[in-house]
Amino acid sequence: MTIPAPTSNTTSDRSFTTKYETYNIRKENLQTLYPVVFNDVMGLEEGSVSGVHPEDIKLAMKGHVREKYKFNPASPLSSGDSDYNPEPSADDKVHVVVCVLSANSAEITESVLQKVAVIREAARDLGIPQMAMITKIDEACGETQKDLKNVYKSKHLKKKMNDFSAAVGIPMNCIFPVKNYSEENDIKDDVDSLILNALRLMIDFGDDFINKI
Ligand SMILES: Nc1nc2c(ncn2[C@@H]2O[C@H](COP(=O)(O)OP(=O)(O)OP(=O)(O)O)[C@@H](O)[C@H]2O)c(=O)[nH]1
Ligand SMILES: [Mg+2]
Repeated sequence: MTIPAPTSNTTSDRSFTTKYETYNIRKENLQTLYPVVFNDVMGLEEGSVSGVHPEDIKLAMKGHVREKYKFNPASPLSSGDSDYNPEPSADDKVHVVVCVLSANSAEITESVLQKVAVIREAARDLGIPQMAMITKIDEACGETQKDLKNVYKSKHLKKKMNDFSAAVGIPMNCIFPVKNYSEENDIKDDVDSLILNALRLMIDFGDDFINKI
């Protein structure tokens, strides 16, 4: 386990993640980092003071958004801002876009779907591969909560993934159900295998993109 991105268990419409932040994973020898990083962003949800601007995601994909930039739902980053990187390197650019949805969430609102469509079109134009992860599969289905191995047997989760695929246009084979570590202290193979399955595709897609640019 590693120190994760800060999370919040509140259910307010306020996004807990407000800054553009990069997360590294240190190797067990603690000296070196894995050559894969994760950039966390504010959620797309519409709230009074939250909901990332889709233009900011477009800028981030192109590498223009500097580390620690604080998202402003009201207006996107502008090219004169100190958080704007005018000359991004290949490392600053995004190599895979991962859309994260909670299996526990209610129906996705039209405004969020609209944002996803804008982001997906921009990613397509930039040639950036896209995939999705459905989290909280434990909370969304009793059988899956009992045993994570039931995940691909769950009709409820299958419908959730199908509906999501149809709504946003990400194919089923690019949507990965996962359960995040939330209450357990030890690593578990069943939890890891789903996460690592998703990570495998992320890395393969990232490699494809890097080989293209
Ligand atoms: N049971 C369970 N809890 C989860 C899972 N994934 C996340 N959580 C919990 O859900 C809560 C919210 O997680 P966050 O990572 O803060 O969610 P977020 O989408 O980043 O939220 P914002 O940063 O506010 O946009 C935390 O308490 C997590 O521990 C999961 O798969 N199963
Ligand atoms: Mg967050």
